[in-house]
Amino acid sequence: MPSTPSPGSPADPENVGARAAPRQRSGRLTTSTGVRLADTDHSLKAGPRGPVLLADHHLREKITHFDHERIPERVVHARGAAAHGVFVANGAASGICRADFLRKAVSTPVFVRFSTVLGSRGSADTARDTRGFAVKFYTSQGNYDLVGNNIPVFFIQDGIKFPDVIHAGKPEPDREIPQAQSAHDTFWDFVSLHTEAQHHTIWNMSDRGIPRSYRMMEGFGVHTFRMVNLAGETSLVKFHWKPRLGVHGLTWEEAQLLAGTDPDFHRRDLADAIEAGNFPVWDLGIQVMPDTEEEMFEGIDLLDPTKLVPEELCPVQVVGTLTLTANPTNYFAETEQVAFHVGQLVPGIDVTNDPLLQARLFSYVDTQLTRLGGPNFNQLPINRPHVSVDDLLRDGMHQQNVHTGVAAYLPNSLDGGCPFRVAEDSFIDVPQQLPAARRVRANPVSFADHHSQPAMFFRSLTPVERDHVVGAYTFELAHCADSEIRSHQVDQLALIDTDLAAAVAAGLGLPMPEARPDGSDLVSPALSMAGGSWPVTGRAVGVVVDDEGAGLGTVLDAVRSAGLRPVLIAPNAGELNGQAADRSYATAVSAELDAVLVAWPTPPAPDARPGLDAKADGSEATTDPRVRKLLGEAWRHAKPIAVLPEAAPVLSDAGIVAEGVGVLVGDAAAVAAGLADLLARHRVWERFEPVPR
Ligand code: HDE
Repeated sequence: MPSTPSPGSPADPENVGARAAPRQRSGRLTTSTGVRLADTDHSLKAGPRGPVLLADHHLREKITHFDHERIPERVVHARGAAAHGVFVANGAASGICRADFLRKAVSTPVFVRFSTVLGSRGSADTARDTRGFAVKFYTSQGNYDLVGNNIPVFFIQDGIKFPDVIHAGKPEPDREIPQAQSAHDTFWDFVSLHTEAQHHTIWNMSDRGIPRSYRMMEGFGVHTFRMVNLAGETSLVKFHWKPRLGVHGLTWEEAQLLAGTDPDFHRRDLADAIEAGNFPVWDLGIQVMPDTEEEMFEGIDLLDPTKLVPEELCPVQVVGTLTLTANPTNYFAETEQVAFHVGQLVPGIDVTNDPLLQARLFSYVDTQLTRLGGPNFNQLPINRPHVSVDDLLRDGMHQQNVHTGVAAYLPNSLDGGCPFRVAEDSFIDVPQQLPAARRVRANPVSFADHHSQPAMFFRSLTPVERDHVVGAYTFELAHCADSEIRSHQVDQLALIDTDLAAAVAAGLGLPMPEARPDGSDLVSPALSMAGGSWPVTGRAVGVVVDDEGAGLGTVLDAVRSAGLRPVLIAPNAGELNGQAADRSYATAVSAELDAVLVAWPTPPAPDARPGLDAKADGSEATTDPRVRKLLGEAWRHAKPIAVLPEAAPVLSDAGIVAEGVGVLVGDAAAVAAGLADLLARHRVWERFEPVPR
């Protein structure tokens, strides 16, 4: 949890007074002004059957406050979940950055909010979309906000296009549909015409657009920032968050199933993991590039936010570690009221002239004025710095401080010249040399290439990942009613990759456009999510049992010993051998599990009807159909599947061969260890047959 605010800051209990005290358990119901109340269940009426009296000030206070409980949702990134944590620096950045929080072993409290971009506050977590990854560091030099995404590039090169791309992506204005979806005409109309969006869009169409968990996402600062060290030397830097659990996605079918069965899937996953002590961890890394006059690196314009710098060209150096350790206490007060701003910078980190970043510098404060109702939002508990504040900002709506002194201006003599302007430890506006130039509404020529990096991205994926990209484009474009829009986008794909364009065109019943790829052959293996081996701590294994559950403890212990989290799935909700079932056959959903272990043959459902449960060979399946469905989905989604020997008939009932890839038969300890080995690779990738092309 964040440390106690320092004396003198707006967060200082001296300033906040009794307002900071938790109220819910005080034992006495009061009005908002502290007058005790004996009755809040009946309004004041002219007799028990009479009209309510206007004089009922308690009724009016209660209803009026209720009427104003909602604030405007964020215009983008409205749907989110957050957590408290700590960032510990390893000192590797100290040579290039003077920021105190990057010094070796300095530990800084943080608050991190993850989000989707397009959906409203109540939309489903698993929509195909970009994810926000916003981090507020409460440093000893004031707050630093790193407001990033899980995709390293953006749709647009200039902030002036932000309203356009968001209007195109949000639900269409006539019927306000579809919610939290890019699969509609206005989105594809815009991105197929405003072609700089192609790079970000192909990332959205990959499995990055449907993360398995917030805990398994990379984060990126997107823009290039400028760092300055104690000697005044500068470097150009890109930020990366690397999750210790690896980067994993859902399958599209899982994402769709979860949107219906558990729209809060990512929010729940984050909170449950933290509550269970499985604290999510990311390393913060930086790519450091020389600060040259042209601001280019290996031919890549560092001011162009639609371009990434491949890790193979400039390695990511780890500078510290973030661990999320506590859930918010109150969603509204913390997750909803937190206000990020890319201009909240500390000494040592400065912005560049990236035209997207420059517009953001204006937008974040501006939007809080409407969302949080005035200019004092940094006095809200979650936004308060953990250092003293003496800002000469005064008055305004919802002012929480009782400022003393008369001279809220500088210079002054009446308040002894305070507060003093001191150079030491102060923010540094890097005195960057600017080339002589004319005022123009134009981009640098180097911004004109919109297709070579999306092509590099596609080439860098494994065949299975590419199939998923093809499937996503085909699905999304098939939802566009206007055939011109489909064709425009397929034309764009032809500029990226011939195979991609051909496959999507075939899926849409369109003629293959003329192939015009740019001819480059750049590849960046770091862009693929597949491959590698990752910790499996806390990954969910559905343990399916019958209604007796004999020996259940041994199986659950084996799963836990392998570092996995058992999700007990019993025929009915309630208890089994003193163990509470997490799910019943009716509520179990394969998509929320990472693997399935069937511990006993399950009886057929009581209402099973002969004939409906016939297997391919004509014999009757005896396994409960809900368990068969669970297993069938687990197989289709390439999840590891295990059965104890006595439960083996369940496999053939579900149409799964015991020798199938990623299927284990054995005793509890052996299969639990085997599941952990398989899950370290996230999925049984071999089960996805690449589509021959
Ligand atoms: Fe944002 N963005 N953005 N954005 N953004 C907001 O600020 C904006 C951009 C990002 O969890 C808003 O407080 C403009 C890039 C995140 O509270 C708003 C432009 C990146 C969040 C805003 C961009 C982001 C926001 C809405 C183009 C990745 C959620 C509510 C110039 C590097 C923060 C708010 C949270 C939120 C404006 C582009 C990330 C309207 C004008 C690029 C993670 O101010």
